Amino acid sequence: MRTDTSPPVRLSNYRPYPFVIEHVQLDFLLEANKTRVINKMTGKRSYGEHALMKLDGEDLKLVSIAINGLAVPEDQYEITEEGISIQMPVDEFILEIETEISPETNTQLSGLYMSGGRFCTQCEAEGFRRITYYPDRPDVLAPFDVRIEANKAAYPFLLSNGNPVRQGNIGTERHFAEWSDPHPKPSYLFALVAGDFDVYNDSFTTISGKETPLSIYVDKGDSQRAAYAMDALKRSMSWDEDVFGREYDLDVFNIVAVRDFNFGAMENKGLNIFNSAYVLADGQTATDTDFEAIESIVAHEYFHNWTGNRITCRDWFQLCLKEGLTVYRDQEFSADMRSRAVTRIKDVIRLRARQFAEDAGPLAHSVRPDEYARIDNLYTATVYEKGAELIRLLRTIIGDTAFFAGLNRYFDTYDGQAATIEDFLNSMQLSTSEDLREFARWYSQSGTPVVSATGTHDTIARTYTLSLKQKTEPTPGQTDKKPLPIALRTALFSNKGKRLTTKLNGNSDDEHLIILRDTQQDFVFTDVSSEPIHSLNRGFSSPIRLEDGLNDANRSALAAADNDPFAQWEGLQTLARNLLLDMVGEEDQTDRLNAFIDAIDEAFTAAIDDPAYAALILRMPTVGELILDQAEANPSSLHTARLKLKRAIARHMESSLVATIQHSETGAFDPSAEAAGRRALKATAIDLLSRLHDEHSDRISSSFHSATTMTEKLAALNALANIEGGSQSGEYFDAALTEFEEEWAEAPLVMDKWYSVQAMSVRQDLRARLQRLCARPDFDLKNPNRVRALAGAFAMNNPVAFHAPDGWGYEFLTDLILKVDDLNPALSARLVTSFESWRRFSADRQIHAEKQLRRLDDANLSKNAQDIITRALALSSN
Ligand code: B3K
Ligand code: ZN
Repeated sequence: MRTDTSPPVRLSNYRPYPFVIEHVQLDFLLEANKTRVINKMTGKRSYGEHALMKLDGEDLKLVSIAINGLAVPEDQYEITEEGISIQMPVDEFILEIETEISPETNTQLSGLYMSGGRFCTQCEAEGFRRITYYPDRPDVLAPFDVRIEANKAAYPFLLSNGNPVRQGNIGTERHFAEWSDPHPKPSYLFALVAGDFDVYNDSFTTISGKETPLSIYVDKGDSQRAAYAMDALKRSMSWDEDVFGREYDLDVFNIVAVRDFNFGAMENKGLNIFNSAYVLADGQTATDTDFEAIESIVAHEYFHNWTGNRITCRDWFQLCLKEGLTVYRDQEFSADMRSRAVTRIKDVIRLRARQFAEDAGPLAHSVRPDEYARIDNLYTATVYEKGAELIRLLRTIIGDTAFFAGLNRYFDTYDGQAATIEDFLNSMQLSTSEDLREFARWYSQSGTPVVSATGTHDTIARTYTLSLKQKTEPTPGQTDKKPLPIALRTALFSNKGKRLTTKLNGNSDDEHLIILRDTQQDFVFTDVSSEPIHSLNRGFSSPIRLEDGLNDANRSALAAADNDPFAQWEGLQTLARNLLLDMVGEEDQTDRLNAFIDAIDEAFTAAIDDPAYAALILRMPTVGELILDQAEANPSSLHTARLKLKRAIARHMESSLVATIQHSETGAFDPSAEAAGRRALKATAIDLLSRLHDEHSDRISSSFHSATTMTEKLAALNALANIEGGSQSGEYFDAALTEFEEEWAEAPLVMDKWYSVQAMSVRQDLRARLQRLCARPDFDLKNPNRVRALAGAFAMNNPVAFHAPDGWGYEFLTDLILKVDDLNPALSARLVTSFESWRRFSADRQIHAEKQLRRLDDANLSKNAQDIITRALALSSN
């Protein structure tokens, strides 16, 4: 076991930086194997008598160092593994440091690296220190001027943050460009790109009438595939003006797509850098899910311009300040662009799949933690998705007027500064009469609260008393949990399914907002003439797990009656979840199963005019979700139960599903939410029919061949991958894979899908198949998209194989992690998180998972991976 882990970084140790950097001038002489960086920092001592100026630095070769034009003697500075400490003899200084780096050999994809023969950067969170010595922390803000010099033929475009200043030739072979970013920014927002691209150009006129050129830089030949991203960008710019009153603030806005990127995209000021998977799309090569992701990620990065860039984080503990708020903003944008109900349902599915699982395991941490070992590992579903839920919850509690007043106050007060969660909440507090002190606890307390409800009707008093309890289970390092303010949008229905107008605290309405503040509280509704059925946490108003105390009959009645699509969907999901968990047991559930199918059929028929929603009605809870509700979970039996349920639905609705998959769209590809909804329904129908063994293989195979969009093609391919117990479909699957590969071998983003389909397949011989895939020349361990396409899809979306009883799935992933870690620690650490729920599984699986975790623990891996391994193995506190 590794013992040399460094002590964690603690919030309580925060101290401001003792120097101010007033201006940064960076000069780059770009060469793939030997780039020179000349960094001229103008600054002064800020407070105290600090003689030592500490700058962060990693993998840098120092060439020279001078203060106010004089070389610093060697005994006046010290280079360590973390950076450099310089004796600062003066109060005001121009500190000039020249370093050398090798972008070509930088496989970590952090700092300045090469992707597809181009230079690009990734600095958040601590990549800038891999470019030059600098106080690489978010509370040191400075305006940057950048000059880039490079070979002209190889790197015709030279880009950085801010506004273009000038460019020109140097002799015949080289050229330069200068950029100036007037907005003081922390180093994590620095960006540089150099290379050859095709450019998709457009412009946007801001609300104050400023025409702003917009450009998206993509691979040669790909510019038309950037059209949708550009459209999403313009809609985001306009939406942020309309809804949040935020205008763009530079002369230009650039986006660059790169192939090798550790995550989705990065909000560098004026120069967003994107994983090409989230820029490039057309109907032939991208699915509707890709289009949806592009729209939301383009919006997310753009929205960071205010929530993250103009106001940044004081330290990385405050990460949720920019991420939670920005995710909330992008979710609202998607809700306005698409269907609000469908967007909300998808947000909740994602929250449950990723954040609830994180909260329930050894990696649980609060939205604003007190300490961390490795900052890269703090970019989690809790910080992002739960962080967004907290913003939504705050808005629900204080109301729209106070919410927007508070936000405007926050923007006015902290513009150009590095802020904290307390600063944000103070701005909100000054705009509302609600006391937000208890709300702040949501940021420091980890774990998902469980709310349980019971109701009592008094016929004579005509009251309904709703008794609510909340409880949060202990999480690592946090055993003592306090009550949180939990907002529950609540409606009461008659047993005939009519929404009742009742009184609560003197207000008469057909929906009330309850705020549960204590561990246990009663809420008394009056004017309730007959025994009602309660519908709680409507719209998922709080990120909790609900034990609603209802029986199946009540839930079915609600699902049939509710006019709120989210509540209806949630009711059906709860019915499905409970049924599936019971189907794993011995007892016969045939009657319940039949009743459930009738409920689904009825809801589906009523929803048919909204195909995106109808598709969600037919979606059944995943094995990953069910695991959270089962002690000693057995993924195979959960999968079998799920398959049985889906098979029964498919049999019951067979003819209408067949009709659905026979529908084809005509005309040009339409990426709208409506058209995507129709395709989603078709995909759901194909998936269900594929559960009837080989019965519909012919139909599914011909659907693959006749598909005109990638969404339909992939739906059919996935269905063929999932048919269990059919030999015909096996042949179809292999033939389809071959055809797909022949068509798309030169399109890496499409081939990623080809890898994923196979990694998620339930066909026999999967282990051998995966090994063959890993041995292919195009399986590039340096490309995170490719690694995730295989390993991520396998570990996250193939629970039966990943959790195989003999442990091969765990072993396969571990082998891969061991290979990736040396090249890319951020990626390997992310793969290790696939083990996060290991203690929830049956004993045999735990033995295999622990064996592989111990193997990783013994392997002396990167600090990032080690952090996750250590936490995963730690004895849980609950
Ligand atoms: N801020 C970046 C994420 C950076 C991740 C660094 N490990 C993208 C985003 O959230 O918008
Ligand atoms: Zn973000």
